[in-house]
Amino acid sequence: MDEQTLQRALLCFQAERPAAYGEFHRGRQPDRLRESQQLSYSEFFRRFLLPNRPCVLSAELTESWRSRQHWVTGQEGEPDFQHLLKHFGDFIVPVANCNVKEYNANPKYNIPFRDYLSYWREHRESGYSSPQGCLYMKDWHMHRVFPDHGAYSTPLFFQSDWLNEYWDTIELDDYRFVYMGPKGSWTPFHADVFRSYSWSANICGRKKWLLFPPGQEEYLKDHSGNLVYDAQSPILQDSNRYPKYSQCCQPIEVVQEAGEVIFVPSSWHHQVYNLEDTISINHNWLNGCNIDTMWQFLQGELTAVQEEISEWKNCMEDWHQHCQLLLKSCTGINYCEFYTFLKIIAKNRIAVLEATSGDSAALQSTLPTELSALGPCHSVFDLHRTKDVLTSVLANEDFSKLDPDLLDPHPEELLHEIKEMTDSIL
Ligand SMILES: O=C(O)CCC(=O)C(=O)O
Ligand SMILES: [Fe+2]
Repeated sequence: MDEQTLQRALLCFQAERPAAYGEFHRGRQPDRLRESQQLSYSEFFRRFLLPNRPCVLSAELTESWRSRQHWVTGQEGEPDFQHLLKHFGDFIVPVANCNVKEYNANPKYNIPFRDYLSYWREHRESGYSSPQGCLYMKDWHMHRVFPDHGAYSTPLFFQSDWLNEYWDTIELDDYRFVYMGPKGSWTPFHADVFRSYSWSANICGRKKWLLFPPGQEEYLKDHSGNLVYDAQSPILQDSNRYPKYSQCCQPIEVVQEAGEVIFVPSSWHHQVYNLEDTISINHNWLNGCNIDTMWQFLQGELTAVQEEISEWKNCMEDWHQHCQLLLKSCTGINYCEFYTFLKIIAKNRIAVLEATSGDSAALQSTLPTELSALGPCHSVFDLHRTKDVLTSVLANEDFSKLDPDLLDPHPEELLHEIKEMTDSIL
């Protein structure tokens, strides 16, 4: 990140969000960046991350990936079943049945990848029909199983990724996935975990994306507030069930070709169809530009939990603790962990900036390599953002009810440390 972009980003967040944040003109198509290799990180940051806008990056970004060369047959550009079987056949993968609706998703189960590949081959040979239905292998944490396989490399544009940095540090989880599915497989209407961004690259095949700017999801809820399962379903026309649907705008429709990479902004609900047999790699990620969105999302989820169990508030001594427990089971994280998340991100930036100024060069080897690729201005931006969000966390009433012994160091102390660093840089 260059100095000018840092100044612009800081101004942008000081002035709250620009009016155009996430706004999209009716009928407008996302930018398609033809020479994606020529685009600088700072330009991507200013054009897409700051205003939270979608875009599609051209296939040259993924041309050199091993997966694009080895997972796909040369002539047809179709999945190379032999290669995939040889390398990954023994692993257990999650599979969703696209024909079955369970609550607002498809039921998922685990099977050996070799069984999935034989299903997929048979399904193709029978003209894309099968007694088992349409099975979609999704959310396979391939990177966790083969961290050194080198199937792809995360493009620089998406490397400011606090989510995976945090989960890698605590060694519990990650949000890096491989999807493989036959023509006709699809993902129902949703927004991503913690309202994060997603980037998704087609290794082979094509996808159709329906993207809805933030806020449109309100018109796609039924009278009880439940999100529709299929944003193209005729039941939306039933105004008794979906009273606000008539106000909904047409979704932005994007066809993503083989090799192309789509950037899906924060809080944009979407629905995705595989138009051909398709393999894709995607990450959920977030950073200084949308960390406040995650924090708002967590507060909203906690409020929903509190409303749900409000009748026990006065008769349960540890009601607030229970709410935190439920928050974790609904979203995957509670307030205490959110604090640890901010702490890890801030501490890494402080260490990088100290190393850059020559104070402790030895520290650098333990820090995420992405931080040096993005440059010291990015660490400064990140620190400012952790400071802003931590300030809001500290003012939060529910956060003040947490057991202080669980928070190390004390949040005020961490905030002071961050401020010392940002003040010394100004
Ligand atoms: O490719 C798909 O089926 C879904 C991908 C998705 O929802 C995402 O990348 O956020
Ligand atoms: Fe998604």
